[in-house]
Amino acid sequence: MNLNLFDAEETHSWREELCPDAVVLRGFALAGEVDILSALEQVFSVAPLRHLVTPGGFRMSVAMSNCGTYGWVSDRTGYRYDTVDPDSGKPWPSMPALFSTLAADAATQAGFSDFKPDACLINRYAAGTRLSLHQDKDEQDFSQPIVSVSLGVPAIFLFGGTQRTDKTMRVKLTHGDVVVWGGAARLRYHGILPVKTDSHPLTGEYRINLTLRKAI
Ligand code: MD3
Ligand code: FE
Repeated sequence: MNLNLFDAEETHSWREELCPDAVVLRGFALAGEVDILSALEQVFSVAPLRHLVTPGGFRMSVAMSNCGTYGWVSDRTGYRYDTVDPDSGKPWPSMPALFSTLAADAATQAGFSDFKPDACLINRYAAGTRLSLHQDKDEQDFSQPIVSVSLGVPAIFLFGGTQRTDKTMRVKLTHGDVVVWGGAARLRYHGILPVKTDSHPLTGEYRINLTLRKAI
């Protein structure tokens, strides 16, 4: 008889409100950690992680890939969501059902019902990798939340206001944490401080973040 660890594992998840409409569901993705990481390996075999170039010509230190109908891409012409992986000319790998289900469940927990993501951006951080303060504005409908899943080595998340110069708070995000950002929090500036050298049994020296969105 085959033990199903996903069903059998008892998982504890607890919530931390960061501000109105932003909630951290600590440990929410732990029950699915192995299945999420094996689904990611499948995605990377079709759409390898790569360093995109910003419109200004800088190579991003974060390595990225996508799954789902739409993938977020950046090049000298700008930022966009595209159905095609520019490196292969093929559609992005489809979104694993596990990802869409996890995101919808997390969104429901945070008070956003019927979340149906059509884009999953995968960010991989090595030691020293950072993501500077920015807003997520490339999606069509800002009434839709964004769900983020943190895996592997921890990172300090910077969370500001709706102006770049607003005071920021720092939040440590660790393996298995899921954050839901919607409503009044949706257009807040945010970023990731340079990731410290560390390792995690399941991801090695990396932090991996999934952001699930309704792009179109
Ligand atoms: C707050 N990624 O891909 S996820 C991004 O950890 C991005 O890789 C970070 O910011 C990462 O755009 C942060 C958390 C996150 C995502 C979207 C947000 C926070 C957000 C949208 C609005 C406010
Ligand atoms: Fe962002």
